[in-house]
Amino acid sequence: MTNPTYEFTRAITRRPASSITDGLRAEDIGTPDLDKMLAAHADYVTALKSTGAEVIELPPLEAFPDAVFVEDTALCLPKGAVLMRPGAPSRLGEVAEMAPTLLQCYDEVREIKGPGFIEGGDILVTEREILVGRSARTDAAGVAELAEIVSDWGHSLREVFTPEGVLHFKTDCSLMDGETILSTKRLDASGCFEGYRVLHVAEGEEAAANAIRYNNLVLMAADFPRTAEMLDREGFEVVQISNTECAKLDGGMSCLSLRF
Ligand code: CIR
Repeated sequence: MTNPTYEFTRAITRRPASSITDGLRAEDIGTPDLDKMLAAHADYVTALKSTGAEVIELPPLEAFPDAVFVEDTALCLPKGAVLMRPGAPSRLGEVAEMAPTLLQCYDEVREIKGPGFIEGGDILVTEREILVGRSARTDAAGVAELAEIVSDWGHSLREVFTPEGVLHFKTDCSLMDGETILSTKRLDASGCFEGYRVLHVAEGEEAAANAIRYNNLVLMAADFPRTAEMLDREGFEVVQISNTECAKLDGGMSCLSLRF
Protein backbone atom coordinates (compact mmCIF):
# COMPACT_ATOMS: atom_id res chain seq x y z
CA MET A 1 0.00 0.00 0.00
CA THR A 2 1.33 3.43 -0.83
CA ASN A 3 0.73 6.39 1.44
CA PRO A 4 -0.57 9.25 -0.74
CA THR A 5 0.55 11.90 1.74
CA TYR A 6 4.24 11.30 1.06
CA GLU A 7 4.61 8.62 -1.62
CA PHE A 8 4.39 10.27 -5.00
CA THR A 9 5.07 9.49 -8.62
CA ARG A 10 5.07 13.02 -9.93
CA ALA A 11 5.90 16.62 -9.08
CA ILE A 12 5.54 19.96 -10.82
CA THR A 13 8.18 22.69 -10.46
CA ARG A 14 8.78 26.00 -12.22
CA ARG A 15 12.20 27.50 -12.86
CA PRO A 16 12.81 30.87 -11.24
CA ALA A 17 12.67 33.89 -13.57
CA SER A 18 15.04 36.88 -13.48
CA SER A 19 12.10 38.89 -12.09
CA ILE A 20 12.61 36.90 -8.85
CA THR A 21 14.40 40.02 -7.56
CA ASP A 22 10.92 41.60 -7.31
CA GLY A 23 9.46 38.68 -5.31
CA LEU A 24 7.35 39.42 -2.24
CA ARG A 25 9.06 39.45 1.14
CA ALA A 26 7.99 40.39 4.64
CA GLU A 27 11.33 42.00 5.37
CA ASP A 28 14.15 43.02 3.06
CA ILE A 29 17.21 40.96 3.97
CA GLY A 30 18.87 41.22 0.54
CA THR A 31 18.17 40.68 -3.13
CA PRO A 32 18.02 37.05 -4.27
CA ASP A 33 20.75 36.02 -6.72
CA LEU A 34 19.20 34.27 -9.73
CA ASP A 35 22.22 32.10 -10.55
CA LYS A 36 22.48 30.81 -6.99
CA MET A 37 18.74 30.19 -6.92
CA LEU A 38 18.88 28.32 -10.23
CA ALA A 39 21.66 26.08 -8.91
CA ALA A 40 19.73 25.25 -5.74
CA HIS A 41 16.57 24.69 -7.77
CA ALA A 42 18.41 22.23 -10.01
CA ASP A 43 19.61 20.33 -6.90
CA TYR A 44 16.04 20.25 -5.63
CA VAL A 45 14.70 18.81 -8.89
CA THR A 46 17.54 16.26 -8.99
CA ALA A 47 16.65 15.11 -5.47
CA LEU A 48 12.99 14.63 -6.39
CA LYS A 49 13.94 12.71 -9.51
CA SER A 50 16.40 10.53 -7.59
CA THR A 51 13.41 8.90 -5.88
CA GLY A 52 12.18 7.62 -9.24
CA ALA A 53 9.53 10.29 -9.70
CA GLU A 54 8.74 12.20 -12.88
CA VAL A 55 9.22 15.96 -12.48
CA ILE A 56 7.31 18.27 -14.82
CA GLU A 57 9.57 21.31 -15.07
CA LEU A 58 7.69 24.40 -16.19
CA PRO A 59 9.43 27.40 -17.77
CA PRO A 60 10.08 30.67 -15.92
CA LEU A 61 7.33 33.30 -15.85
CA GLU A 62 8.83 36.78 -15.95
CA ALA A 63 5.46 38.43 -15.32
CA PHE A 64 5.10 36.67 -11.95
CA PRO A 65 8.15 37.12 -9.71
CA ASP A 66 6.92 34.57 -7.15
CA ALA A 67 5.86 31.90 -9.66
CA VAL A 68 8.74 29.59 -8.65
CA PHE A 69 6.71 28.96 -5.47
CA VAL A 70 4.23 26.72 -7.31
CA GLU A 71 2.86 25.12 -4.15
CA ASP A 72 0.66 28.14 -3.48
CA THR A 73 -1.31 27.77 -6.72
CA ALA A 74 -2.97 24.39 -6.12
CA LEU A 75 -3.73 21.50 -3.80
CA CYS A 76 -3.06 18.08 -5.30
CA LEU A 77 -5.01 15.16 -3.83
CA PRO A 78 -5.39 11.56 -5.06
CA LYS A 79 -8.84 12.15 -6.54
CA GLY A 80 -8.33 15.58 -8.00
CA ALA A 81 -6.61 18.93 -7.86
CA VAL A 82 -7.98 22.22 -6.57
CA LEU A 83 -6.81 25.53 -7.98
CA MET A 84 -6.19 28.01 -5.19
CA ARG A 85 -6.99 31.72 -4.96
CA PRO A 86 -3.88 33.42 -3.55
CA GLY A 87 -4.38 36.19 -1.04
CA ALA A 88 -1.43 38.09 -2.49
CA PRO A 89 -2.87 40.14 -5.39
CA SER A 90 0.37 39.92 -7.40
CA ARG A 91 0.12 36.11 -7.30
CA LEU A 92 -3.50 35.61 -8.41
CA GLY A 93 -2.51 35.28 -12.08
CA GLU A 94 -0.14 32.38 -11.36
CA VAL A 95 -3.13 30.06 -11.00
CA ALA A 96 -4.21 30.32 -14.64
CA GLU A 97 -0.61 29.57 -15.63
CA MET A 98 -0.69 26.33 -13.61
CA ALA A 99 -4.18 25.18 -14.66
CA PRO A 100 -3.33 23.62 -18.07
CA THR A 101 -0.65 21.40 -16.54
CA LEU A 102 -3.00 20.12 -13.84
CA LEU A 103 -5.73 19.52 -16.43
CA GLN A 104 -3.29 17.26 -18.26
CA CYS A 105 -2.48 15.34 -15.07
CA TYR A 106 -5.94 14.99 -13.49
CA ASP A 107 -9.43 14.01 -14.65
CA GLU A 108 -10.93 16.34 -12.09
CA VAL A 109 -9.67 19.85 -11.45
CA ARG A 110 -11.80 22.15 -9.33
CA GLU A 111 -11.20 25.73 -8.28
CA ILE A 112 -11.65 28.11 -5.39
CA LYS A 113 -13.91 30.70 -6.97
CA GLY A 114 -13.95 33.24 -4.14
CA PRO A 115 -14.70 35.65 -2.65
CA GLY A 116 -12.36 33.95 -0.16
CA PHE A 117 -8.63 33.46 -0.49
CA ILE A 118 -6.41 30.47 0.15
CA GLU A 119 -2.78 29.55 -0.67
CA GLY A 120 -1.32 26.06 -0.82
CA GLY A 121 1.39 26.95 1.69
CA ASP A 122 -1.28 27.04 4.38
CA ILE A 123 -2.39 23.45 3.74
CA LEU A 124 -0.89 20.34 5.36
CA VAL A 125 -2.33 17.02 4.20
CA THR A 126 -1.94 14.18 6.69
CA GLU A 127 -3.24 10.64 6.59
CA ARG A 128 -6.27 11.48 8.71
CA GLU A 129 -7.19 15.04 7.72
CA ILE A 130 -6.37 18.22 5.86
CA LEU A 131 -5.14 20.99 8.15
CA VAL A 132 -5.56 24.53 6.86
CA GLY A 133 -4.06 27.49 8.69
CA ARG A 134 -5.78 30.82 8.44
CA SER A 135 -3.15 33.45 7.76
CA ALA A 136 -2.65 36.83 6.13
CA ARG A 137 -3.10 34.93 2.80
CA THR A 138 -5.85 32.44 3.70
CA ASP A 139 -9.19 33.56 5.11
CA ALA A 140 -12.22 31.82 6.59
CA ALA A 141 -14.18 31.96 3.33
CA GLY A 142 -11.33 30.36 1.41
CA VAL A 143 -11.05 27.58 3.99
CA ALA A 144 -14.81 26.98 3.89
CA GLU A 145 -14.87 26.74 0.11
CA LEU A 146 -12.01 24.23 0.14
CA ALA A 147 -13.73 22.20 2.89
CA GLU A 148 -16.76 21.73 0.67
CA ILE A 149 -14.73 20.59 -2.32
CA VAL A 150 -12.54 18.10 -0.47
CA SER A 151 -15.48 16.60 1.44
CA ASP A 152 -16.74 15.37 -1.96
CA TRP A 153 -13.49 13.41 -2.18
CA GLY A 154 -13.83 11.93 1.32
CA HIS A 155 -11.42 14.21 3.20
CA SER A 156 -12.16 15.97 6.45
CA LEU A 157 -10.69 19.41 6.86
CA ARG A 158 -9.76 21.16 10.09
CA GLU A 159 -9.20 24.88 10.29
CA VAL A 160 -6.23 25.94 12.40
CA PHE A 161 -4.26 29.16 12.76
CA THR A 162 -0.91 30.19 11.37
CA PRO A 163 1.01 32.12 14.07
CA GLU A 164 1.03 35.92 13.77
CA GLY A 165 3.95 37.10 11.65
CA VAL A 166 4.48 33.67 10.02
CA LEU A 167 3.76 33.67 6.26
CA HIS A 168 2.16 30.25 5.87
CA PHE A 169 1.10 27.37 8.12
CA LYS A 170 3.73 25.16 6.50
CA THR A 171 6.43 27.77 7.02
CA ASP A 172 6.47 26.24 10.50
CA CYS A 173 5.70 22.55 9.96
CA SER A 174 5.93 19.60 7.61
CA LEU A 175 4.75 16.01 7.39
CA MET A 176 7.46 13.40 7.96
CA ASP A 177 5.42 10.19 7.75
CA GLY A 178 1.99 8.78 8.48
CA GLU A 179 2.00 9.93 12.10
CA THR A 180 4.93 12.33 12.46
CA ILE A 181 5.07 16.08 12.01
CA LEU A 182 8.15 18.29 12.16
CA SER A 183 7.21 21.60 13.74
CA THR A 184 8.52 24.70 15.41
CA LYS A 185 7.80 24.83 19.12
CA ARG A 186 5.76 28.01 18.66
CA LEU A 187 3.34 26.35 16.23
CA ASP A 188 3.08 23.11 18.22
CA ALA A 189 2.30 25.19 21.33
CA SER A 190 -0.97 26.23 19.68
CA GLY A 191 -2.18 22.65 20.22
CA CYS A 192 -3.00 22.02 16.58
CA PHE A 193 -1.10 18.70 16.42
CA GLU A 194 -2.76 16.89 19.29
CA GLY A 195 -2.71 13.15 18.60
CA TYR A 196 0.29 13.31 16.26
CA ARG A 197 3.90 12.49 17.04
CA VAL A 198 5.65 15.85 16.84
CA LEU A 199 9.38 16.41 16.37
CA HIS A 200 10.61 19.92 17.16
CA VAL A 201 13.21 21.69 15.08
CA ALA A 202 16.24 22.76 17.12
CA GLU A 203 16.08 26.06 19.01
CA GLY A 204 17.21 28.84 16.68
CA GLU A 205 16.62 26.64 13.58
CA GLU A 206 12.95 27.55 13.08
CA ALA A 207 13.43 27.93 9.31
CA ALA A 208 14.22 24.21 9.11
CA ALA A 209 10.56 23.39 9.75
CA ASN A 210 9.59 23.93 6.12
CA ALA A 211 10.80 20.60 4.77
CA ILE A 212 9.17 17.95 2.61
CA ARG A 213 8.93 14.21 2.84
CA TYR A 214 9.09 12.96 -0.75
CA ASN A 215 9.16 9.18 -1.09
CA ASN A 216 12.24 7.89 0.74
CA LEU A 217 13.74 11.35 1.25
CA VAL A 218 13.30 14.33 3.51
CA LEU A 219 14.39 17.46 1.66
CA MET A 220 15.38 20.21 4.04
CA ALA A 221 17.13 23.55 3.86
CA ALA A 222 20.88 23.36 4.42
CA ASP A 223 22.58 25.10 7.36
CA PHE A 224 20.40 23.68 10.12
CA PRO A 225 22.77 20.98 11.38
CA ARG A 226 21.09 20.17 14.69
CA THR A 227 17.70 19.58 13.09
CA ALA A 228 19.32 17.53 10.30
CA GLU A 229 21.10 15.38 12.90
CA MET A 230 17.90 14.87 14.86
CA LEU A 231 16.03 13.73 11.72
CA ASP A 232 18.91 11.43 10.84
CA ARG A 233 18.79 9.92 14.35
CA GLU A 234 15.05 9.40 13.89
CA GLY A 235 15.84 7.30 10.83
CA PHE A 236 14.95 9.71 8.03
CA GLU A 237 17.07 9.95 4.89
CA VAL A 238 17.84 13.67 4.79
CA VAL A 239 18.96 15.64 1.74
CA GLN A 240 20.04 19.21 2.39
CA ILE A 241 19.44 21.81 -0.29
CA SER A 242 20.70 25.39 -0.21
CA ASN A 243 17.80 27.72 0.55
CA THR A 244 19.65 31.00 1.03
CA GLU A 245 18.07 32.72 -1.97
CA CYS A 246 14.46 31.50 -1.54
CA ALA A 247 14.70 32.38 2.16
CA LYS A 248 15.11 36.04 1.16
CA LEU A 249 11.57 35.76 -0.21
CA ASP A 250 10.16 33.74 2.71
CA GLY A 251 10.19 30.57 0.59
CA GLY A 252 11.37 27.07 1.47
CA MET A 253 11.34 23.43 0.44
CA SER A 254 7.58 22.89 0.25
CA CYS A 255 6.86 25.99 -1.83
CA LEU A 256 8.96 24.79 -4.76
CA SER A 257 6.79 21.88 -5.89
CA LEU A 258 3.37 20.36 -6.24
CA ARG A 259 3.57 16.69 -5.33
CA PHE A 260 1.12 13.94 -6.29
C1 CIR B 1 5.25 34.99 -1.16
O1 CIR B 1 5.36 35.87 -0.30
O2 CIR B 1 4.18 34.63 -1.60
C2 CIR B 1 6.51 34.36 -1.71
N1 CIR B 1 7.57 35.32 -1.70
C3 CIR B 1 6.90 33.15 -0.90
C4 CIR B 1 5.92 32.03 -0.99
C5 CIR B 1 6.30 30.84 -0.18
N2 CIR B 1 5.39 29.78 -0.39
C6 CIR B 1 5.12 28.83 0.48
O3 CIR B 1 5.58 28.88 1.64
N3 CIR B 1 4.29 27.88 0.13
